[in-house]
Amino acid sequence: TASRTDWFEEARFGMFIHWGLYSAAEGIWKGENLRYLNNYAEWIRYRNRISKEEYGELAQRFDWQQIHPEEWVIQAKKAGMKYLIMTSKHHDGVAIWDTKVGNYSLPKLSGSNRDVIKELAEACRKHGMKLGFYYSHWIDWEHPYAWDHNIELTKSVTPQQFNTYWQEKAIPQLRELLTNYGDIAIMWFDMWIPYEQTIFKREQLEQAVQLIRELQPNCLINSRLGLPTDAEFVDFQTLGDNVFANEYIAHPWETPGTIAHSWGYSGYEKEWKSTSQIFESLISNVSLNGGLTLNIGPRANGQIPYESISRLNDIGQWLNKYGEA
Ligand code: FUL
Repeated sequence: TASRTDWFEEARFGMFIHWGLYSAAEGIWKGENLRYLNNYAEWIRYRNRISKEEYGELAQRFDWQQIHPEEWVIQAKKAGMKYLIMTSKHHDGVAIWDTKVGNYSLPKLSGSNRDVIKELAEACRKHGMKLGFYYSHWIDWEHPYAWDHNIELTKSVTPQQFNTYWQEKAIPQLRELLTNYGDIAIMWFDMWIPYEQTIFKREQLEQAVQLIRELQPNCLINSRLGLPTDAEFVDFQTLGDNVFANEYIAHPWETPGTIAHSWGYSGYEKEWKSTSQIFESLISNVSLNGGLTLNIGPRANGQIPYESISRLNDIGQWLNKYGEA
């Protein structure tokens, strides 16, 4: 029988895009990079405890003349990818689209009238690319009542406060994303421990599921929402970052993977993987019934790093020659 996940189980290979205010910091803050804890470039605000105001100023560094989301879609196609997942709001709490929920969005902070999410959605439609959204539902460093992964920061949030964040920011923003941009193929959430170990209540996660089912019945939901993989709501399992399976997994699954170390753009990237290394991961996952969602981190001017482009093109060339359509 046909199911929602059929296309996903055929697709196997997609593009992840991490792009936000952090892209403009390029992995370094006031001359210092990689300070402690999580050294991903997109975690720079947390790592360097940047104030909301100062962080917001990064929005001035976006070069709007050069930003063309369609180029990302074309690059994904060229690489043989079948879907694309875009960071709509990462842990920093900044909405990339023109949200009406609060003022903390890239259009408002930058003073630009561009809605990159809208442009991306149009480009995806034009090129027959399925579009999904990453949405950081658990961690949000902007909102006083959301979670901050507080190993070192001490933002104490009560369950009631957290519910205020959930009802006033997260749910209304999800509603916008699911209403204003056409068909959404995937909602990709990001909480890597079971909800019982977090501030979330099961009802809150189920509220998100209901909203998605109501507005976009064909949209897939990944396991990082926080519900168990075998819960009826979870459409596919997301393994750990760059964690590849070593045995067959019967249900639909994927690995989010990087070409480098960071997901967001870093000018100090030292860990570029080779094309064959990436290939091995893709082929291994596919042979075990899974997929690979491979990330690029464009710069604040929209440009994809050359190192990523060359690897994506090599993979695309091979898939074109030997892969199944
Ligand atoms: C994580 C996040 O903390 C990273 O920044 C990235 O978005 C990755 C895909 O998921 O664990």
